[in-house]
Amino acid sequence: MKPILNNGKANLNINIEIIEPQKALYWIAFFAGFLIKLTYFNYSVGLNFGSILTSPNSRMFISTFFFLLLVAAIVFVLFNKKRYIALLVVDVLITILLVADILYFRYYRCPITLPVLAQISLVAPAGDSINVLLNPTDVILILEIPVLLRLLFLFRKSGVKSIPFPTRLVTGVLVAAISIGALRLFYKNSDIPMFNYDRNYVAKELGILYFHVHDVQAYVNENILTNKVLTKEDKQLIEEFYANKSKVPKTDNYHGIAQGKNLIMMQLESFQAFLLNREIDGREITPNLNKLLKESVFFENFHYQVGGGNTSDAEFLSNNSLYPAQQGAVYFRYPGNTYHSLPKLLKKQGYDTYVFHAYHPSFWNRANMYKAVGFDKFYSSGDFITPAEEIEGWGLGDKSFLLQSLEKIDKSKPFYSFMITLSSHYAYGSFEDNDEFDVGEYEGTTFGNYIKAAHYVDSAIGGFLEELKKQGLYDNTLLVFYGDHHAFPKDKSEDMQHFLGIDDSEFEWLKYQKVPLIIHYPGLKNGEVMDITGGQIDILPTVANLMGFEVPYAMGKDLLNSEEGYAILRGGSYITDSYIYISNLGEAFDKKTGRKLEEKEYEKDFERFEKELEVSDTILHKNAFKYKLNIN
Ligand code: GP9
Ligand code: MN
Repeated sequence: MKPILNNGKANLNINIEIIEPQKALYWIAFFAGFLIKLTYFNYSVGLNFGSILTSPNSRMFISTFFFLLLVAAIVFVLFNKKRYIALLVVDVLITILLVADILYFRYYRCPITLPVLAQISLVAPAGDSINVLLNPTDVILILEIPVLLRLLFLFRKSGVKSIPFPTRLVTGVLVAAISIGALRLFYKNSDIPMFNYDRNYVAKELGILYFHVHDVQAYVNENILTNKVLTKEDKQLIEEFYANKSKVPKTDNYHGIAQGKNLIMMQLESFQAFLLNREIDGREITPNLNKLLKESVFFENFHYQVGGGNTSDAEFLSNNSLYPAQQGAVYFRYPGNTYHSLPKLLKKQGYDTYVFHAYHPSFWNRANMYKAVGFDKFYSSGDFITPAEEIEGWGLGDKSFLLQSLEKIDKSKPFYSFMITLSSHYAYGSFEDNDEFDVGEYEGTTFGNYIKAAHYVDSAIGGFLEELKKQGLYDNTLLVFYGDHHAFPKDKSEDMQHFLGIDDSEFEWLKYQKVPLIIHYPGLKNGEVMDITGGQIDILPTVANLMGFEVPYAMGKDLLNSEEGYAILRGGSYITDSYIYISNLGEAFDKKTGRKLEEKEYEKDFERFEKELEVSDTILHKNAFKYKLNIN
């Protein structure tokens, strides 16, 4: 044993060790090997590309280095003579994680996350698919391990010097502090807002190891630091809600009218209801949809109900009939939950289920969430041919996207195809020079560009409908179109207000936060306009009624068989058939006259609607559908 406080001697030991060629080689092999393989990972899965000297590549590389330095510092403090073995064990463990990440990434286009790991048996690619997913160059992932093993073997002869704990501690803490400081700096300089939309960006900017730390932090916050136990009271709250709901008398209008038919549901990006049946100087903005309305059921008082997950929340609402999360995106917060979703219900009836969206599959955590929601197949940006002339805004234009998606469907079996358009994404700049639609006085404005985008989407839908007819699908497919959310933030909607002739009040704003819901079932010739108030949560029960199946777990209502209409918005405002309650004002106004309501006129609804959000939040937060509930 060396005297613990003999610092001079200890320092000498480190120095001797550093200049010992074998030991120095071990550290070099560890760092160089790891840096190479972690960088290889990012490049091989396509997260990073181009020169390593450019940002974010250099940021990713240097953060990875500091992360490794931190790992080495921890090992150095915790282990004395066994430090080289410990380093090898750490190396092997991280390598296993990396191999799992690479396989998972090549299949699902994102690294493994903890909620996924919790149900790995459901999603892990196995057997044959592993061979297919591996590349010969992946050998890089294990290249330094034989070197480390060989050196370790040599150390058995030369021995490993002991370093007193205080020396190890001081050195380790110093190195760790430098590493953490550097990592924080790199974190602050990266594109942090993007981390909320696409976790792949964490790996792209700060390296795959940092990605896992970020993921663990999010998981711990969500699952360990908060109470997730479904209590008796929670169960009662949920069961009571569904019991009361089933007591509401129901008619059976349109029941089963589209039973056994295919289902195509299209979610339209930023597509608001005011676009329909409207003209600019006599020119129809959406001629194709206007034509479709003549042979569809059109819900003219239909509201979006999205929260922090925007597009993804809309997808969630329509496929699950639950409210999205109170904060953040449900797709990121609850991808490990059990859901009684539309794809699962149709799958049980023998349908193939597809989801199409021509953007990165990791955006909004879609690749992970779609597994929980139960889609068979997710086609994302990489699955589409994207010629330069077809690009609109964020990626492949909707015209080509819709036609290519249609080609990918196996039409020999009944199918559910969920298509999410993208071209009309805010801020519509790519339509600035598009002169297919003359927007008159709005030329050169964001609003004008939006109108052009909407006109483009309408043509895309027109082309798609034509193709459906050509392929004989129009007559055996239930078609559902709806918009995902607003087109403009309130403080950027001056031109829209001018166009609609409305003022800047909260009341008018909410009144116009409508998206279309258009449903065409086979054989429908004479269109109908429904004025019942509803929201995206009602899509699933309405579709289920048309297709003739039950949805006991849906929170929404069948809009074709409900007496009372309402839409609760995620922020707590709500709209009924007769009035609008504005949560940030704490006041309600008559929808037609704008008269301010007395509290007693709406307090009952208020309590009921607040409870509805509470029930949904409890279901999500406690993963209630995982348990047996008394719901029928
Ligand atoms: C991207 C698209 C946009 O995949 O869905 O999402 P948004 O920004 O509208 O939420
Ligand atoms: Mn959107």
